[in-house]
Amino acid sequence: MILAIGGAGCNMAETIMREASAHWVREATYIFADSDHTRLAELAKRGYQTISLKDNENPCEVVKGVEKLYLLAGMGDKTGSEYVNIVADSAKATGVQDVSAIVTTPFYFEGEGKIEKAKEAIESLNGVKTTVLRNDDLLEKYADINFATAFDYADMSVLKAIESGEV
Ligand SMILES: Nc1nc2c(ncn2[C@@H]2O[C@H](COP(=O)(O)OP(=O)(O)OP(=O)(O)O)[C@@H](O)[C@H]2O)c(=O)[nH]1
Ligand SMILES: [Mg+2]
Repeated sequence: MILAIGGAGCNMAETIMREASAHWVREATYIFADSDHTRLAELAKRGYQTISLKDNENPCEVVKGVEKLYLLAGMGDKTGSEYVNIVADSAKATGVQDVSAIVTTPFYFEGEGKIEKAKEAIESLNGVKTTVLRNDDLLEKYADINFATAFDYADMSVLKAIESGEV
């Protein structure tokens, strides 16, 4: 199961289900969690299963019995940064053995504030199996990256990590 948290997590999940080449990734169960009700309503309209983190809707119910859970979130703002470890802990408490968080750090051009917030959020994730993907690494890797395409590349880096089987 792939559980997306916050704006970035949900965008990553949509890209991943569309672009995945591995069958198991395309066919996985996707859950979209956010504290933004407008966003959740849009996602629900598209047929996705959603969880309102703001209303304390409990992710435990949907993760019950899941063998492997991937949590996706972008660090640096509120929802993803604050909820990823809460959701991880509650999934583990529900009995999910294998919980893996895949998180990104902000691009340098997003500013010091977000970078600092991301750092703190990642530190708070100790105890959760976490893969940190540094968005800035993408700038060194891909010459054609620009403001408009940067997050597409970031989404794809998360997909690559999942399909690699190493996370
Ligand atoms: N891969 C990817 N990363 C994104 C995207 N949008 C934003 N990000 C990154 O994720 C970080 C967090 O942004 P969001 O996920 O939008 O924030 P949020 O967790 O929803 O937090 P709030 O909206 O403040 O509650 C940003 O600083 C960006 O680095 C996206 O579409 N794809
Ligand atoms: Mg948001």
